[in-house]
Amino acid sequence: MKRILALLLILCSLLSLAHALEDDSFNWYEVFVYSYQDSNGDGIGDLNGLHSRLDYIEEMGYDGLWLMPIMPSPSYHKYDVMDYKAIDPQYGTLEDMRALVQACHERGIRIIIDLPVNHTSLRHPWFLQAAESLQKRQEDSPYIDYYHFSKDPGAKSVQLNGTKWYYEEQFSGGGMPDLNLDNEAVRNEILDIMTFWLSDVGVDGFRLDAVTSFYTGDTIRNVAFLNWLKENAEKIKPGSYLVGEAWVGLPTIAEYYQSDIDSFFLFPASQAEGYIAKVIRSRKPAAEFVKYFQQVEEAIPDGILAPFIGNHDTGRAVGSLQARQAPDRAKFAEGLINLMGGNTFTYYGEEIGMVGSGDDPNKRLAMYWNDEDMTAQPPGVTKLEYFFPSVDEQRQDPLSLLNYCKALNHMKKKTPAIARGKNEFIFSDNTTCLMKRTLNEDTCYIAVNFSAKAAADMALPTADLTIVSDLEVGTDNARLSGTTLTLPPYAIVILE
Ligand SMILES: [Ca+2]
Ligand SMILES: [Ca+2]
Repeated sequence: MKRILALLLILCSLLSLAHALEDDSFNWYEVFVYSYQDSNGDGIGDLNGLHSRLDYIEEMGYDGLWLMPIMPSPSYHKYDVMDYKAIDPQYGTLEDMRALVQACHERGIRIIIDLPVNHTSLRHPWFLQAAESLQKRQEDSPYIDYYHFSKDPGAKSVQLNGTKWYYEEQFSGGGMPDLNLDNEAVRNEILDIMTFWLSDVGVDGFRLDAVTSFYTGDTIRNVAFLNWLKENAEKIKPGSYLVGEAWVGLPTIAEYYQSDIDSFFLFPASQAEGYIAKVIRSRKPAAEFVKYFQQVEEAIPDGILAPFIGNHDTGRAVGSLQARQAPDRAKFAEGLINLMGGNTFTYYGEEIGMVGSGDDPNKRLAMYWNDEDMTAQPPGVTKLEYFFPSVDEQRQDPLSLLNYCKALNHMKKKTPAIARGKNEFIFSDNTTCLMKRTLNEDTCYIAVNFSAKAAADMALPTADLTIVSDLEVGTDNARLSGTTLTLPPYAIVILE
């Protein structure tokens, strides 16, 4: 009897786990493990440290985690991998990773990892064996064909020491030789790596690094390779989520969606010259927002968008938005990027307005929990600054950016039509707009006042709508009287 009961309990917990994972994730959080939370006193962030912060991540309403590379690497950023099936000892062990994955799943948080397969580290055993073979003039190692060795120097090639051979390196100076993705053996290695992470470790997908460099300048072949990755990920673990980094314009991103990869980061919406920053600066912000959003919808009618404002390679959002003197901009921009639908990606620290630009390490500073509990800074930081208060301080302030982001994430979780619904613009002028989102049987309306200073009255199309969520940057709340909706500055209101 006891055994049956135990079996039932196991079955129930498995079912509830399966149910939790079925739920979609659309508030993704990008974490640089190095700079997030240290657990063992060496100053470097690690997996157990991140694990200890899952309460915070869950409470903030993030339901997806993207970890920047965690595999062994000679660099602090770890985009040059030495071993694709292990954890960098700086970050912990495979046991730590399995425990982290399990803890995420128990909270309904999906977790994906960075998979850089355009190139390896110069110190990857494949490259070392290929180089040794060429240097001994034996030229018989099967690993030579893992890379692009040639006796003709190309535009992006580096001479191998002591030989007349050159190897392709798209990211020059980084010690990152490009893999030969047409080699069947390399493809089999990639399948093996994907199987290891998806099946053995249990992650929910990958962030695919540098996809436009797989076959540089050849979108058609890149799309075909991405399609091959997607088909195989789906075979290994149905429902895996893949998101690609194609740092290109909207028309090319639209072409990449033909690969069936779930999402591509919406680079045209990001940074100081992207849609959101332009909208914030415009004199006709609502009209601009509608224009850009319609361009995106037209280019990418089906795929899941992946909008973001900043990531580990860009200046932080506060700088892009010029939000130091106008902090409400940082809040409203977070609101707008989330209203574009799809899966929003928030780079760690953006939820508290961390700053940083210029040299890469400046964009990857230690998470500002409080003045005591921080990791060491990554090597090479040339500007160290925290402009807005720490997590602990912002948690106490109902008007903080942190609490705005938290309310925003939970608003989206409460009304999935915001992220997954089909969009329709009902009304817009220069400073306000009303959108309708339809997801199966569910419909919601999103009313937005883009003005930083003036309240706005909006006439709603029907009298039977009620406010289900309202998000303001200050203390004034939106009000509904009959069909007249009064929106404080920068207000976002969800009605049903
Ligand atoms: Ca550590
Ligand atoms: Ca390549």
